[in-house]
Amino acid sequence: PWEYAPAPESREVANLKPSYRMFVDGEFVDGSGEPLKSTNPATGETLAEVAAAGESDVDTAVRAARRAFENTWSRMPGAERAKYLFRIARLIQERARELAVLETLDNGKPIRESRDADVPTAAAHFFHHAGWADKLGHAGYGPDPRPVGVAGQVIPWNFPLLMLAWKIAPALACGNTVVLKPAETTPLTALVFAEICRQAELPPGVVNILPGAGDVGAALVSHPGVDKVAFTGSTEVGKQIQAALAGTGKRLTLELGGKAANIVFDDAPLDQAVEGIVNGIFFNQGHVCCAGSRLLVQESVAEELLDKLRTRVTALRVGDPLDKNTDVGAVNSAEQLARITELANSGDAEGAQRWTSPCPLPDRGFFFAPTVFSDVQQSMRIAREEIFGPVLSVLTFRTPDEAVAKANNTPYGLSAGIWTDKGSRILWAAQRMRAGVVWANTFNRFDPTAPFGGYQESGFGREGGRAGLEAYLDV
Ligand code: TXE
Repeated sequence: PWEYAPAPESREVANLKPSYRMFVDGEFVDGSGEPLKSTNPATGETLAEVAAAGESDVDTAVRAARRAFENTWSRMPGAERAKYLFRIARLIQERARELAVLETLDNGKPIRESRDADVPTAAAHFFHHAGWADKLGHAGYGPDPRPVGVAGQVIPWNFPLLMLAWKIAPALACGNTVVLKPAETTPLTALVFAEICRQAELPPGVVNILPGAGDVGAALVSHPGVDKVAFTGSTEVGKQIQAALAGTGKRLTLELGGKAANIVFDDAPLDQAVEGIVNGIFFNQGHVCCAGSRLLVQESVAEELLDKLRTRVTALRVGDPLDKNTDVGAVNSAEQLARITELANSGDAEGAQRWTSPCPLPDRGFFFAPTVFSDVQQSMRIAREEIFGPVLSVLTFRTPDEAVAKANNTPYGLSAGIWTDKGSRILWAAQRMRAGVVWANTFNRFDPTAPFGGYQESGFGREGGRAGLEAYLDV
């Protein structure tokens, strides 16, 4: 099934530069931190050197954001702010191909995904929030809600541009200014976004981008000039940030890990469910906080479903992320590959049955073949811990009550999926599921109008839709 004619996207489109600088107060500047090296995880080659922030740069950026907040952005009528957001949205569309190729080089995700999901959804997020900027008085938070101030935002490497859009668009629409730290392994599209801010003639200081590692993130969220912190990343770091911010009065939203259940009832259209299961766990190599990483299948159809699933997964093409035919790209880093490998090995040790797709893997770069574990028990690590890779754990159930109980048997609560022909069962199960998003007969469907966020250790706060504005407004 893997014999096909490769259709590589041209990497020249990415306009890759040998070095990138930070973006502070409307200017590209050097950083006082140790520069980062951005690598292509599909090949191991260095893509570019990237300036990194030191503590003094965090202070400079926060002060710039404060000035922009006080002097221009928060005083600007919403209708004016909207124009900038519309311009940014259109510029993302105009530079879509460049952004998609750059994202794929930096992150390792298949070009089909960066082209059809990440970049258009990022633009959609700016369009959506541009529409809110002059209507905040009608958002249900009172006639004249106010922006919170300077937002310190830290994002992960799995959807670099899209997570930036989720963070920056609502903040700006509501009149806040931003200092954002991209993840250390994927800073490039954030710095092209900074160019877009310049093209859109966004006033200096409204958006500041500070590449760096976790220490820069820690300095940013703790800076006394930051009023609101928004973090997407690991539950472990989320807990550290929550502890560090206790008592400071800063506003905080956290979007953390997940271990979503994807539940297939015996009356589900199984072929459709297979597509949703594959999308749920192999999209973006499984580097997805809401990935459907636990398949819960009703016992009577388990064997049939697993047969269909293995056949389908065998057809997935793993390899060069720039190839337009690739389904599963590179794991983002050596560290992440090691984490996935270690957790998958624990599945073997604890007695689960491993099945690995026989697809050939490239002989360089960080790749992990699509993997399905069956005979999984709830006590096993692969059923409890976030693997954040292309590894599916399959559990079975007999009754709907058991399905819901198993789905909820997790400290997380970000998303869930339900596959059934019965509308009443969808409503019944969705009401009982402790998850911020419940998809029915679909999975990983994102829309800027729909709030996204977690329960329990998946964090709190919502991003997207009217609910997402709440984090950035004082009422
Ligand atoms: O996350 P980190 P890592 C999960 C996933 C993955 C694991 C580890 O399970 O295997 O986390 O990934 C910044 N103060 N998720 O190590 O460290 C860091 O620089 C402030 C799920 O990459 O949380 C980066 O910008 N910031 C998740 C961002 O936090 C700090 C997405 C995320 O990195 C910091 C990513 C600190 N003390 C990983 N330490 C999701 N919810 O989608 C690090 N950072």
